[in-house]
Amino acid sequence: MNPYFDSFVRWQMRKLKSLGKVVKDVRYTIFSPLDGQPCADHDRASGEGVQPQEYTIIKMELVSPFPDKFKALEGKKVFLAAATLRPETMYGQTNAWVLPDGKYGAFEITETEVFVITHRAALNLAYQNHSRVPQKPTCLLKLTGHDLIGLPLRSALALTEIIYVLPMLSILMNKGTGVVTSVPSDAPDDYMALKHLKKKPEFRVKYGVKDEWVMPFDIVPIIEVPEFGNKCAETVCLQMKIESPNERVKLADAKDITYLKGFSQGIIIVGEFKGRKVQEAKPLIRRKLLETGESSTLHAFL
Ligand code: A2H
Repeated sequence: MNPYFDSFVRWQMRKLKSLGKVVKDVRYTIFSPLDGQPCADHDRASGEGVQPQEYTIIKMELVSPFPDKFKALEGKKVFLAAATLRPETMYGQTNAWVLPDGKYGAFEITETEVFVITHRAALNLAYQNHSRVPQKPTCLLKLTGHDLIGLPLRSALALTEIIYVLPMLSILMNKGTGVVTSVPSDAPDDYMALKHLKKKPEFRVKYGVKDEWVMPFDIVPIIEVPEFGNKCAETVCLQMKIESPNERVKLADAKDITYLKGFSQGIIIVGEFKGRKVQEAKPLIRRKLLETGESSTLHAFL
């Protein structure tokens, strides 16, 4: 177009390269599979200004022997993979959540590992080096949330050895992986949903939930927060008089308050990082989970 300007840019790039200032590597970007290229802010018809959220994926392993529906996967390591923003709370997991009518699949991540997640999350992961076939999710088994309810899982760091998959009606299928790990000590949504399941036998019956998957599981205190104690989510829900998991507006506020207080003033009271501030421990715990292969990362946006 403009040969003078082009030659200036070429000169500049050569100069920078000779100084070692130009490197070729990969980075996270919003990508359009349709066009086969990154889709920068101004290229988007809608969703300008949206940036990808970085989640930690927690791998919750399905305990064998697998139930009949999952027999085809025997011999593989099968994980329900949950997206979280708070890896430092994983000590306090008491169960996992799925949407009963949600559509899930068992997707091949490596030769030996399978993730149970939404197709949307599998596609996202396939573009982030987490798929046996790059950029192409391979679904070994189609599932619904109903097929997952009651599965026993073993999850990294959890002080409770075996946790069960339970129904949660507020799960969004277009966020994260569609699977959520439950930490009722520090997540108001998790606290209210577990409380509801415990209090309402008819809700348990409706979704085929056995009492032994729910009733023995209590809040596990893991973080001490000044003024809020070590069951931060419970304290906030009681103070705000939240009565049911359907009070979405109040729960969103409760989530903000707990998150802010817990992150800025919380102290970890269990495990290897006992006595450390949440702010300090968070990246250390995340790194540990990643290094031991018990978690991976997912960059996603709504
Ligand atoms: B968090 P954001 Cl202890 N549907 O993990 C509904 N909720 C989902 C979801 C989905 N598809 N995918 C992830 N989430 C939850 C732990 C936690 C979380 C604690 C405290 C607060 C908290 C244990 N549950 O989230 O809209 C997951 O729950 C409050 C920020 O992307 C995930 O982190 O900001 C969080 O929502 C991601 O929410």
